Amino acid sequence: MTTTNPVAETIRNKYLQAFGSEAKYRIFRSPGRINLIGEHTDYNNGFVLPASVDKAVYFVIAPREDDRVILHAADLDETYSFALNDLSKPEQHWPHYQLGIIEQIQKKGLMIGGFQAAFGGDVPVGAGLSSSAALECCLLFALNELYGLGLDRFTIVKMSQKAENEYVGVQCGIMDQFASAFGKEEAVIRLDCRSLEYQYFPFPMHDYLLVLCDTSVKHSLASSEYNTRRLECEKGVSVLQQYHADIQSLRDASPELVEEHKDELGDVVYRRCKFITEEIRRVQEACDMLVEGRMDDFGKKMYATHDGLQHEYEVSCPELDYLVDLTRNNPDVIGARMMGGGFGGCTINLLRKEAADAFEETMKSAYKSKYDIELPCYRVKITEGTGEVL
Ligand code: GAF
Repeated sequence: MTTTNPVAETIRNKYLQAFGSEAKYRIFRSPGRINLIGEHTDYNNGFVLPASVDKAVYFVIAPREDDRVILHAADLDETYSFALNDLSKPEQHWPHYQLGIIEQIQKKGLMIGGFQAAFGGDVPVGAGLSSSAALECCLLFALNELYGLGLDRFTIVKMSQKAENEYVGVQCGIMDQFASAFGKEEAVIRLDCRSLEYQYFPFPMHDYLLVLCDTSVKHSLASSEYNTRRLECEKGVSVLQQYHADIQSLRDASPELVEEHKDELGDVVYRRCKFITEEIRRVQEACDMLVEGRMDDFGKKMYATHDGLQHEYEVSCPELDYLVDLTRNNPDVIGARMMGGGFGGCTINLLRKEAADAFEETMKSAYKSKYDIELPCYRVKITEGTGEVL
């Protein structure tokens, strides 16, 4: 088997070093994701607009005759091994994702045998590109192929999300796993997180460029505040339900309705509900703008999202705000905002293509002067979702 992908090549070599070439192995790939607009709307049953990118996780994997699983983390040069009938949680964190996937397979009553795998890739960890969702989707997709489990992509997405919720213990929504599994070259995905109906929208990559600026910080509040936001949204739903019994999630409410019940919601919950209902509407409007080629208006929506995340949803941080503010008067930047759960990670910037070098230079030197931190910038292309590397 040959591949021209240098990252897959590296992982393949690590596999060969760890396990030799005796067993017939296969290579699978699952990408990280960006999100153009629609933040924190997935767990409110709303809409999101993500895409999968050219940074991915790879598994080089082969079945074994026994019931053992041997995992080699190529980037860390660490190996972890266990029997299929013992999915207890190890102290080190990285095998939790794989164990979570196997647990979901077993919960469904499906059978797999032992396997050996090397995995790794080039999705920056902790930058908010969802390396964990990519990892989960990649392994489940691979095992589905290896053992003929008969799972369709929707089921792979839902089981991967459950692995994260139940074994890893992160209460994420469905966006990241969906984007990794359903990505399509040069297209963004408008996903209805309630019905899982989705539509691809071509993204004009010939004129524009997407650059991620990585704050390289992750504030410790990230996961606790994520769960708090979920609870605040649920609180909002329970208040609104007292007046409108048909409201099951914030997806069913509008900004106008939230405004009407401002006093009953109370200041904090009101601001959370305001942001979410406005953000769900913004995704719909942004898609119309994409279709009509109104990219400048699309960019303004990105800034509006950032402002809402900063002031109303309160999940931004000074480093993210600084990077977004730096772009506000730059005529080559069409739109910018923080991306993902918040409290660190990347900003996503939509630029005129020819401006990329100057943009990166300005951002890097300003960030270095302000925080004394090097600013990694990633120019991302939108690529296919999860699949086998042939
Ligand atoms: C994280 C979660 F994993 C997603 O499900 C989503 O809620 C996102 O934060 C915010 O939009 O990436």
